[in-house]
Amino acid sequence: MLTIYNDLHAQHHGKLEMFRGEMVPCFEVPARADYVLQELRARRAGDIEPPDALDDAAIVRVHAPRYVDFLRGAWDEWVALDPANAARDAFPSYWPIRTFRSDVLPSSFPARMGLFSYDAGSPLTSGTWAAARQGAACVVTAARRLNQGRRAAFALTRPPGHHAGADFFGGYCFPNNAAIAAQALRDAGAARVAVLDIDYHHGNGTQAIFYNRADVFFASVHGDPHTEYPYFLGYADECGEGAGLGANLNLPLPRGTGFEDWRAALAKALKAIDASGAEALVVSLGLDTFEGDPIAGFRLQSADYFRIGEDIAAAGLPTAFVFEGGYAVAEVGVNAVNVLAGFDQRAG
Ligand code: OKP
Ligand code: ZN
Repeated sequence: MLTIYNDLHAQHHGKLEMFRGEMVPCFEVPARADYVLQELRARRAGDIEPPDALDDAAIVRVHAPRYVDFLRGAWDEWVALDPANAARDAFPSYWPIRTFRSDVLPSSFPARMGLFSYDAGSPLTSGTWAAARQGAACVVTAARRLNQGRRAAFALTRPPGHHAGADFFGGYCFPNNAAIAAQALRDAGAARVAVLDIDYHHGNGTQAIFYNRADVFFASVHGDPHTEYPYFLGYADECGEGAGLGANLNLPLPRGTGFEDWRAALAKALKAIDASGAEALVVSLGLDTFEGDPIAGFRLQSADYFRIGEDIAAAGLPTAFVFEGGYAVAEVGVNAVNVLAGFDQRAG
């Protein structure tokens, strides 16, 4: 499989994240992508290329311009608040929850940090924008390679993207890479595109971006939001709205679910994707379904990831894989490449 690698990913390097009242070391670390790259090389799993140059137009196709402007300048504004901030990552402290206004764009940077975010677990660092922007370039390049006739491509990038909405960050995500990829495929001529999200956590951002659209079908298999992050979206009764009614499928599963039940849910998602008439597929490839993941609760084993790749290949669609979660750092490379190898073997 062709890999488009984000050579700038390590510029996003959060130190600490807020967890239950204290700051703990980040789970979303540069080593995650390093392990995947190392495994791709060790197994000679295909060519590894940098992305084509990108302007921000492809990002603004799914994100609000004022949010993109905010991300672009956020680090400099953070340091301008206090030169000592250069030594610590930026976090929000205030959020415009129900009854507050979100139409006003306050001049205060801390206020805008809250306006454009939904959790306190997503540090913004000096190189977040450089890394995230190059990630968007990776997924647009992957989409382009599909249009040039490739059956599949893998965007190896971090930070992940599927929790980011049109105008907010959260869940370690800033731009929504999968959404940018799906929109790029639409813009290149695919009449309908599907996003299959198999990260442990519901892809609330991707769902929200396409919720009222019929042209992008979203299907997700994830931990039940009653008990699992992101808690406030991802329930089975969310089916899309307006023109998008029927183009959203959530398959929440209880914490502790093993591969047999998980695979049955994947089959349902793939059947729905087939019925949607999608001409191309974007896979939000999270590996935090692994039994050893420190922040998730499913029980998949490394060998199961081959089967996942085979099942996805059987859908027969041009497929862009986008790297999302997976925090058992030492195993994430093996598990990711197992999916790609299973896909390649089945796709032939
Ligand atoms: C991002 B992706 C851990 C709390 C969980 C948010 C999880 C974001 C997961 N201390 N914080 O979907 O893998
Ligand atoms: Zn996740």
